[in-house]
Amino acid sequence: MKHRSIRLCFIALTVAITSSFEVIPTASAVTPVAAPIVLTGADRRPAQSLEGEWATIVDPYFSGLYSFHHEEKANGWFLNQKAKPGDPFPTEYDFSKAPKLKVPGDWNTQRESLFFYEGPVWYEHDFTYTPKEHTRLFLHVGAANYRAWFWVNGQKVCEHEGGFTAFNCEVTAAVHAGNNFVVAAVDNTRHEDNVPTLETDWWNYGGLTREVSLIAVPDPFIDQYDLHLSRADDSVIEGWIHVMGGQKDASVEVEIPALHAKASAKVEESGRAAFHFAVQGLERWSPATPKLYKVALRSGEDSLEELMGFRTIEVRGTDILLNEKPIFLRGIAIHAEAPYRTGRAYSDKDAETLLGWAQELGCNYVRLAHYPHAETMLRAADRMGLMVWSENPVYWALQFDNPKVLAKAEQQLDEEIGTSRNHAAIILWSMANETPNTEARTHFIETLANRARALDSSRLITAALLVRAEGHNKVVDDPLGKALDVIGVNEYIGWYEGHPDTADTTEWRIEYQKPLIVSEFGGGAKAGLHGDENERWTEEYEANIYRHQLPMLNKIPQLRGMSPWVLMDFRSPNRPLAGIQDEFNRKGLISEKGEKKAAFYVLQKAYKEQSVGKPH
Ligand code: GCB
Repeated sequence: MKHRSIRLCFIALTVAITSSFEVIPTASAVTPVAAPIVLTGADRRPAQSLEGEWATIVDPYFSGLYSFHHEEKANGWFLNQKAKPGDPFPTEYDFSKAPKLKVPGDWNTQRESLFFYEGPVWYEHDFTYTPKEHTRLFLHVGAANYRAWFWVNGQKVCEHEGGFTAFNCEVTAAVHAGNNFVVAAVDNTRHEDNVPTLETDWWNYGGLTREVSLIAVPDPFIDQYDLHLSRADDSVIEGWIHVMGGQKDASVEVEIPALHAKASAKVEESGRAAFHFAVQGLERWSPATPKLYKVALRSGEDSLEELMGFRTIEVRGTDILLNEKPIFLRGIAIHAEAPYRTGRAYSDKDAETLLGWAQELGCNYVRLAHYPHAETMLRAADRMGLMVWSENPVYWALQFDNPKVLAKAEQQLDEEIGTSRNHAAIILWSMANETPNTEARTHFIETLANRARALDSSRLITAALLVRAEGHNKVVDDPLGKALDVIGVNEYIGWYEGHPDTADTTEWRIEYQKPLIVSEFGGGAKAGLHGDENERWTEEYEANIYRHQLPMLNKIPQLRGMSPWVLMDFRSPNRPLAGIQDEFNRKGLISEKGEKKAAFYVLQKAYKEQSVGKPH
């Protein structure tokens, strides 16, 4: 007891001593802070990068934030203190002596001892800053998995939950001229009431996994926008621009110089200015012509230059129409696993390698599973002309009856759509993957689908459903299908059930007169392992699955796309089979080292010859 009261005394002293320093901490880490904001096109703004080496402390008990009675500390490690001679208390951490990790980057693949680690890690980084008058400053974080707390110069600036969406914390009042420091605590502990939940089939890479920067904007400024080609009249661009802090009737302008198009509108009560203007000579974005236009957005002192494509996407009966023409989605599913080095993908190079392979395969489409991917990936898809299925992390069995979980999924959906709606490549918002058929689940995902439609009515809503077996046949009648524009289904004939040739005699019954995408099928193979086509884990076995799947799928009249599982082998702790899996899901057409397996060429041939799938 005595020992503890001495400790409390030290804590009080620490606070007193700190406040005589330059650093003046907020009363407590618990002080409520403004929620982070969403920025569309954050990468189009001038930014001060905070990438590079950050000092790190692994803190499995979270003692940097919590006291021995689990109260949030007022003098946590966010104060970035240094021990001084004569201190009456021990300072038991020191970022300046701590080992470093690269940001962006997950911790698992940077330090062997953190390979399987799940828990909190502290990050600290010094930077200099020269404040500009009349600006607001945001700390932009591309992604922090899963939960993150940020402090600047000891002052708490935000908290964020969700490991795959970008967020922006206001730091205007926390930053000063000269030397500053930012501290983050990032915790990737899995919890049952998280989105995703305890079980997934990918590596739970922790840390500041995507870019981190400082973005200064004038006040007021454009935070979000949505400009797209009208479905009703494809010579019209419509949408809105939202001005944060914008006065009613303030003017907002859009200009597309290459089309000699200029339009202006007034900010309404909601903070949005609505646009609807005609353009002439527009070349529409498509995989064959991935034309991107420079689009200038201006309001008062603020301006930014976007790079956008314009196209329409809609459903008519069982067809998917891109720019009013029926299309077949020749796709592949992709995890955000970095080629060659492994770990979470984040760079332009990662994106270009992965999407380059997809193009080599003959794809016009990719399913970016199972969570929102990095902005770099979406920019590359825009440039390269690959249509995208973008997915929220509602994966397997969440706590569908827990309203807090719904709120978390909604927040991540809002962030995903708000951040990425400027990408022509995205044609589908996917609400979920392989969820159990229960009433609570259906209600939960219908709520998300309605929200996605309200946020963005210009794209299609889908989800990857499970399929039911009726004897030898497959039935797609999950009630969730009602809420979708396009039905996605996953099936593993030849891998988790039956043999590759079971597909030859499997019939499909689809209860919905809607376009169908087979969003997953496949099987595992270790690159370089050869043998009989009936021998599991050989390249021949995987190729054989594809050989039998394609003719079966071809017989489904409303099949409008496919994204077999998966482009590249990816790390998963569910896959420990030594000598074969070694903690990799081996269903890739390409190994993590870039070796193409036999199945790659089977699918490539079908895609190049267009022998699989019909647009009608
Ligand atoms: C699935 C999941 C995917 C898994 C895959 C597999 O159905 O949607 O996330 O990785 O199967 O390999 O089992």
